[in-house]
Amino acid sequence: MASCFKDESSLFRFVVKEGNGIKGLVDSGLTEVPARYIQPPHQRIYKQQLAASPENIVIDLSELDGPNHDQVVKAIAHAGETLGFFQVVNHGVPLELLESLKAAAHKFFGQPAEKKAAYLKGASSCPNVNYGTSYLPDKEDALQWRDFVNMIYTTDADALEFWPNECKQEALEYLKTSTEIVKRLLEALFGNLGVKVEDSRLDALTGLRKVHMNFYPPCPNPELTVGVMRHSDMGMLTVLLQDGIGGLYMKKGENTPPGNEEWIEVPPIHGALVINIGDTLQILSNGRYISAEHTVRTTSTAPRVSIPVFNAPHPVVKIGPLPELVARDGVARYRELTFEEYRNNLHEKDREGKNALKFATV
Ligand SMILES: O=C(O)CCC(=O)C(=O)O
Repeated sequence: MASCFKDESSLFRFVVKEGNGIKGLVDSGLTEVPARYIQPPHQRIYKQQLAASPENIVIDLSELDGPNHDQVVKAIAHAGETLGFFQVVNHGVPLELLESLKAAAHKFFGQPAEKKAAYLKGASSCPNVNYGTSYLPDKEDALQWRDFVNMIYTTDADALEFWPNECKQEALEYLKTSTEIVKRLLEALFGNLGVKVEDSRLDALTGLRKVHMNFYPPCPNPELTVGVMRHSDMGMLTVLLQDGIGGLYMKKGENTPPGNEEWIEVPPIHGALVINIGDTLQILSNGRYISAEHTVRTTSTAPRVSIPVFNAPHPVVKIGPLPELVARDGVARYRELTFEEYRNNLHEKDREGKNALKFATV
C-alpha cells in the first residue's frame, strides 16, 4: 500500500469519499496494488482463456445506404446472434469529435480532486451528473480500477447547464450523433426478425441515455486487478469509444460452463465504435440476440479512457419478448417487467456476469 495510507479505511476515505479516485491514488506514488483492489481469480482473465480464433466483426455502416444493404443487415444480425458485439466504421460520428471526446475525458479526470469531487453522489448539486470510482464501492469486496463520470441526458439546456464544462460540448454532440447509429442498428436488428417496432416505442425503449466516461489509470499490478468486472449492459444498445490502449474483452458464447470460457479482445480500431447488445434487447428479441458479457483488463503502461453511451428504456417502460416472436417461437423465454424493476434487481444483487438476466427469465 502507498506509504501515506495507514489502513484500509483511510485509503477508502481518500479514494472514494474525498473523490481522489484511483487517479489520486496513483499520483500519490503507489508502487503496489492495495489489498482492497485484488480481485478473486475468477474475475481475472488468463492467457489460456483467450479465444484461439477471435472473431471481430467490423461493419461499414455507410453500406446500409447502398446496394449491399441486405448483406450488411445480415452481418449485423449475425454478430448480434453469436457474439452480442461488433464494431462499426463510417458511422456518421465525425472522427474529429471522437478525438476531442478522448481529450475532454483526459481534461476532466486530470483536474484536481476537489473539482471532480463536486460531482460526487451526495455532494453533487448537478442533477444527473455523477462522478465516482469502481462501481458500488460501499458494497464491493474487491474494488475496480477505474474512475468515472456519468452524465444522464434530459434536455440540451440541462446538459449545457449542469454537465462538467471540461467535456459537456463534446459529450452532448457524441450523444446526439450516436443516437442516429442506435436507430439505424435497431431498425436493422428488428427488421431482420421481421418485426416492425413503432418509432414511439423505440424512443421509449432508448429514452434513458447516458454518456459515461471511464478513466483507467496505469496499474502497478495489472494481473491482480480489473478495470471493470464482468457484466452485460442493462439497456438496448451501447455505443462505445475506446482509445488505442486496449483492454476490453468480450465473452464468446453465452452458456459456456465455468472453466471453458473463451474471451475475445476487442482491438482498438482508429475511428471505430464498439456496439454491445444489452439485456433489454436480449429480452425483447426472446433471446435471439445476446447481450455481450464483457470486462476490462488494466495495464501498467498508460491511462486508458473509454466513453460508452448507454441507451436504455425509460424506467416505467415495460420490457418483455415481442408478441410476434413469442407467437413464432411458441414460448416466452422472459417475463414482462418494467425496466425499473429490472434495474433495481441488478443493483440489489451481485452484478457479476449475466446474473441479472436470471431475474427476467421464465
Ligand atoms: O472501458 C470499456 O471498454 C468498457 C466499459 C464498460 O464496460 C462500462 O463502462 O460498463
